[in-house]
Amino acid sequence: MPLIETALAEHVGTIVLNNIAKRNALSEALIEEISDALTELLGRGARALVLRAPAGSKVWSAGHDISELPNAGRDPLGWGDSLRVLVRAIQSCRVPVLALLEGGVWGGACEVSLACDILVATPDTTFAITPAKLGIPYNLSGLLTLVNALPLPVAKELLFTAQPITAAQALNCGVVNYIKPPEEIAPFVYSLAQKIVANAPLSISVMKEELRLLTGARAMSPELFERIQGLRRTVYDSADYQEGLQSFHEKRKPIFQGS
Ligand code: YXS
Repeated sequence: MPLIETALAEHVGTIVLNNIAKRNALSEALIEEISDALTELLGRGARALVLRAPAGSKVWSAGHDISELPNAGRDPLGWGDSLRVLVRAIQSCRVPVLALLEGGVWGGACEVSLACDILVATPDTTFAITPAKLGIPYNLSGLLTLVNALPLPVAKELLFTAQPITAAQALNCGVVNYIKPPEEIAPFVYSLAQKIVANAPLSISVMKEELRLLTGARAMSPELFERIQGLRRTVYDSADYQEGLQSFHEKRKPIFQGS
């Protein structure tokens, strides 16, 4: 049973996250299907892509598949992690990706939505990024995605509280381009996509890549890199990380000790 649905019409491709039983948790299998769909739709001439869940979804995506997060001693968000692969695929995709957001956008899925180029939400859409709820040290490129999209105080509120913010709050800080009622959001997103595909694809593709390179341009000394890796290792080696994963599987609140 495929975990996504795809479509292509008038140069606009659509990828629908459709693993409802697992609330579109971003499992390796789901992300592999998304990556394959990106390649296939681009190969068939897509000049814009819409990433969405089924109409009326209460959960757009529950974020990283927690059952696939590694145990202590391994970086939970290393370069090869499926969530990292998906974020990079969206950011380096040569055509604009429009996020059609309905329902709760959780954890790493929040970063996936922020990696998209244009975000359109319904009034009930919420955004939450939850490493602090699981005892996870979010990774550096993931934090860069957040601070490139969000004002720092809003990024810190999301990261430190692990609580959702509303679409209205997201619109207020400019991270969501539009809020549309559920019955209007799809036609609106596709009308936006048509405006994009009517323009020069090479110009758009190069400007998207220039913006990716500009917003990712940060100097970092080897010492700074190693210090950050050491800091993150103390977190994913901690008992709290184990407690975070355990509490999710046991469907209970975590009790963190700070070690
Ligand atoms: O018990 P069954 O087998 O029916 O499965 C349940 C859940 O276990 C499963 N599920 C997930 N499985 C793996 N990874 C997930 N992230 C995940 N979320 C849900 O889906 C089935 C239905 O879940 P249930 O009963 O809770 O659904 P609900 O409608 O009552 O609630 C929907 C949510 C999204 C509010 C709830 O499922 C939830 O809070 N999920 C976890 C959201 C979250 O904390 N995501 C962060 C994942 S870690 C991540 O993305 C990053 C690494 S980080 O943490 O750094 O942001």
